[in-house]
Amino acid sequence: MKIDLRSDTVTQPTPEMREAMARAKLGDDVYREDPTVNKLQDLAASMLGKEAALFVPSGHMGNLTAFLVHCNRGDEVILGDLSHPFLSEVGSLAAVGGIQPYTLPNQPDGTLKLDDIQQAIREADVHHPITRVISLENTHNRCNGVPLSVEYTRAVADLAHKHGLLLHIDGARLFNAAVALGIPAAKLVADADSVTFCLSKGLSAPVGSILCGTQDFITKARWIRKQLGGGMRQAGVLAAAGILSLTKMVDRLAEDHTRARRLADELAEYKDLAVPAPHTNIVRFKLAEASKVDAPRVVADLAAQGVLIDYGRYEGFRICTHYGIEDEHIERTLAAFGKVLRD
Ligand code: TLP
Repeated sequence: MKIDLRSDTVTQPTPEMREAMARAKLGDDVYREDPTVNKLQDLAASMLGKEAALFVPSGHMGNLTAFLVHCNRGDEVILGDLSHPFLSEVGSLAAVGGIQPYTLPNQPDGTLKLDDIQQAIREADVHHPITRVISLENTHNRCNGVPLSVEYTRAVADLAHKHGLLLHIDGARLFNAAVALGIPAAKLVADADSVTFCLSKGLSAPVGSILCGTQDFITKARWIRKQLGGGMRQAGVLAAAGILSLTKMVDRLAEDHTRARRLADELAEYKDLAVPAPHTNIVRFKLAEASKVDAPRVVADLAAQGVLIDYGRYEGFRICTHYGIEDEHIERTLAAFGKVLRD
């Protein structure tokens, strides 16, 4: 069996999830009559301390829906140059929403400098787009899975609200952040106006994400989701797994973080690799400057041994730990690296 460390999106539903999916009470969710979807949404809203929640097919659709609710065409969203909505959502902000991204440099700790944000907020001028939203990412995928703190998030929210802007959080891996920081997820998003998080990554549900915010925001989001073709019918079959994601799968994320650290500690011993310490379940690393090793060859040689990892020319290597990756898989992965880099 392959050891698939390319992403935590590859997780399979747990046996308990499959059973709950088979037994789920269903209805037509476009009529808001699916009891399992309603239960998931109520649970998610209460765990995040928000008034309401909406089940959406993907994290991408959650982010896009939020931006479409918050913005008119021609408006601007301030976000990081390494953020997922900017780099990995197929330009949907612009293509679908006519929304202009204003990117600021993401710092290595995943933050945007407050001064940079302040400078980027447009003054009222007939020539300018209107700034509507500041978007943060927690944990930050491309910044080595680093969690953003409550204090930083609050500072950005204060800045946003002072200028009449809204704060959106792409919390695809929000529960990884909460577990790593040892605080409830609700605390991390208390000052945000909208939040997305994914059920289908480390929380192991097969499909789906949640968008949270005020009742008014979610009412509008339901319309936008339908406009995007995302009105689902007997979606309770998926929501049943999502309920277990939230009730059974959050605490175990700590195991993923421990395994990521173990992997990183060992890989850091190779002179060919530059491996910073991971913060959560994402290990990003590059070839050491002096290394003569060919990175795509490393990926291919690992794959030949049944170990799949992610690689991008600019981003370097990425390994994600997740449900289904046990200690033995970490050991086998390390052995495979040994063969590639030592032999
Ligand atoms: N990230 C995926 C890929 O798209 C890169 C991955 O393998 O990490 N926000 C963040 C921070 C994400 O990392 C992702 C997915 C999303 C949003 C989108 O979620 P989905 O895949 O459910 O649309």
